[in-house]
Amino acid sequence: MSATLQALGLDSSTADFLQSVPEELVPGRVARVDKGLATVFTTDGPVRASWSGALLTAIAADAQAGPCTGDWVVLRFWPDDRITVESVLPRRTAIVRAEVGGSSRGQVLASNVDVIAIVVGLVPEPNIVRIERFMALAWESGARPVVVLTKSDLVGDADSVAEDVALAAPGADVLVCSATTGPGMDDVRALVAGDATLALLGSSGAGKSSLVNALAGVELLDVQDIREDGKGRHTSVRRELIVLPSGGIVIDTPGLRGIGLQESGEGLAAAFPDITALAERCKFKDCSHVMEPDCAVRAALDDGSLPYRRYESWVKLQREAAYMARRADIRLRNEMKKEWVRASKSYRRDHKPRP
Ligand SMILES: Nc1nc2c(ncn2[C@@H]2O[C@H](COP(=O)(O)OP(=O)(O)OP(=O)(O)O)[C@@H](O)[C@H]2O)c(=O)[nH]1
Ligand SMILES: [Mg+2]
Ligand SMILES: [Zn+2]
Repeated sequence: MSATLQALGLDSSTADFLQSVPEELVPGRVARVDKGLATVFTTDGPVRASWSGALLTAIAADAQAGPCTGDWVVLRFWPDDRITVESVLPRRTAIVRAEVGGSSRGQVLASNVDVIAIVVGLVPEPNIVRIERFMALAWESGARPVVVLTKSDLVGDADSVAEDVALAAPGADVLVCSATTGPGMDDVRALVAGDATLALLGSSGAGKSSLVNALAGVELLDVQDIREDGKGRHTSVRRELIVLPSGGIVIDTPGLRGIGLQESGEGLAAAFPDITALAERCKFKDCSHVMEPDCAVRAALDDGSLPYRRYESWVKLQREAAYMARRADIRLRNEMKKEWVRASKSYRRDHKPRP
């Protein structure tokens, strides 16, 4: 596959940045990362590249500095035929998942994404709480979230489900489609108009890879075997960027089990604009919306304008974000301690008492 950088989704800020890159370096976009190598699409087709020394040093300090699917990078072609990623260009947007149980540093799932589609199958019945959680992750990325309800060929009342889902995803369009029979696919295709980059996120078996195949018009990706029923098995195993023959870029991802939220809580506020607005009207600035007087959130629960289910889901995600923030604090303290130990060791080395 060879294409212009525009067809790979080049935006104006990245294009500006590339102006200042030395001529011997070659720009490209990371399609996937596996076995310690990146597959990078360039205007001369795909190449496999390893990491430069400088990049390895950057990764040692911050795992997020490593190339991920969607990144713009510059490559160096060595006389001995090696190809290395010299650097990763600044990310315009990034989908970052807090690592469940791991370090408090997030894992970058995909970058430079314009639109995030939360893909949800209409069968089994959509889990609203899970959609709210995905929305918080999506809003945090800086990309525009939409919900794509797929497998509409399997249900009769897709539109009424779409209305319920829309209530759980304020500010996001909700599309209904079927990858198998085709209705609604034009609306999905419109998301990549103008060589935009669309990332598909969702549970395993939701139908993400099937959507990519339907958009591409060919069976590019493996999809789950129908007999396997989607129980605990992931068909797609890596994140992969695909340039559609008809234009536009789509990033397929493996089904997410844990959707850890980042500590900032910004995505959460954007996913729950209704509750965020109510909370601003509470009497106390640090209102916990549990027992304080003149609490606008409790009042909305009492008069029924705020569904209790939505409130509960918000409280739970809120606690989680607070927990992540504490973990990030601890990480920062530990890093400072390490730095201090290193500094004092070198001080002792340089100031050894003379024998
Ligand atoms: N009836 C119907 N079945 C669909 C549709 N889209 C996907 N499926 C089926 O749903 C199953 C899962 O689809 P996949 O595309 O593999 O799902 P996925 O989200 O990529 O799953 P992971 O790769 O595991 O994350 C497959 O058996 C598909 O054939 C649809 O629009 N209608
Ligand atoms: Mg898949
Ligand atoms: Zn309150």
